[in-house]
Amino acid sequence: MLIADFPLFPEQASTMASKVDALYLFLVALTGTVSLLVFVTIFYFAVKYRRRPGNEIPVDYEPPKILELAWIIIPSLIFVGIFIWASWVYFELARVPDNSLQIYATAKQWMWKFQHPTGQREINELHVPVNRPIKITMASEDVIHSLFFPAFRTKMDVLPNRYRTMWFQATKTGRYHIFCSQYCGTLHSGMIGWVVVMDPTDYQKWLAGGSEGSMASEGEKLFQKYACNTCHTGDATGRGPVLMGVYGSSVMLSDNSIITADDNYIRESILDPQAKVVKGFGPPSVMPTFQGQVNEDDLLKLLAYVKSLGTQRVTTPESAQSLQTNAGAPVGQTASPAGISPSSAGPGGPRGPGGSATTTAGQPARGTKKP
Ligand code: HEC
Ligand SMILES: [Cu+2]
Repeated sequence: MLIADFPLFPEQASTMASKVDALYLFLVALTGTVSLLVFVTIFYFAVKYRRRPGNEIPVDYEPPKILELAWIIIPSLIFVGIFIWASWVYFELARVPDNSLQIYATAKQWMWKFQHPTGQREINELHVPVNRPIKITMASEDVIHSLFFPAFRTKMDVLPNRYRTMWFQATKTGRYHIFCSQYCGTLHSGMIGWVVVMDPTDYQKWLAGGSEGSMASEGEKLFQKYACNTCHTGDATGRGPVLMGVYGSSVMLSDNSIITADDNYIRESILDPQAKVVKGFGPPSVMPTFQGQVNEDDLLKLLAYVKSLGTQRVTTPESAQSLQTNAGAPVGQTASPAGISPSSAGPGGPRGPGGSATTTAGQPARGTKKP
């Protein structure tokens, strides 16, 4: 294609590349044409209406209403059109496809670290299969960085205190640049790497070589190392809530609000346990903060481990309501499924304050499995 041959543009190697380029080129063409038009008319009128003897005082002139309306309505329609088009591209970039392959990334002055759920770790290099959506969950160890894949036309800031996610689907095998596109210190320009897009079979071969165990199993070791398991036992006897099936489920907090246990909630639960306390466990929570003890790599492993304990479907407004009406029910680790009627919560419904709702089909119910 013409754009791909134009040396100013990086290769188009993802499903989003042509969409981003089309929008960009349209904007360049539109603004270019309008600027040209403005300059040409300025020049033309300057000559045509130049000052001549006998014609020195300008005549008052009222433009026709229709002309005024035209220059209000036509540009407005064009701008609204651009807005709709750009939002459509933006939403597509923002919405991570469900069947994505999960990759974890940590940014650090001045390198990129990538971890695959199966345990492989890489620095400044990322291997991914072609034609498969890839979801990257990322955090920074220090300052703000930005992960940029020019050939995929996708980029996102990586922040020091929370997880962000981005995705892409490569359409061509090959090696493409990775840049940090947020000035992050002296060696910012050296914070570069390569993404290697492989055939699925090559990728499987690559995965098979050299791994120390999956991220979840590494996370399980850390779970013991940091003695999380002394409070989060697999049953109701522990001092902390059972973590089976917590990921993705609805959690009722001590102020009776309900939140969804997503990546950032799990992260905050570990780094700042007092910020959101599970109902029936305080405040204050007896869980100590692990801020400063667990680094970003280990946090991601703990997250992978918590995820591996089963997930639940995100709550619907109706099921959240049914949870709300149960707010007065006895709270604590002794609760039975009685708190939530299975018919109203359904499979994958919200996790009750006692933590015993059913999990997604095939998953063991919370509290039935030891970590
Ligand atoms: C001293 C006991 C204790 C230790 C040790 C402990 N926790 Fe907790 N944890 C709790 C309690 C109590 C709560 C519920 C109150 C709250 O939200 O802070 C909790 C809440 C959580 C939650 C939110 C659970 C939910 O149901 O919403 C997560 C996730 C979690 N802990 C993970 C960990 C991890 C990972 C570790 C180890 C790095 C750990 N905990 C160590 C006691 C502990
Ligand atoms: Cu950087």
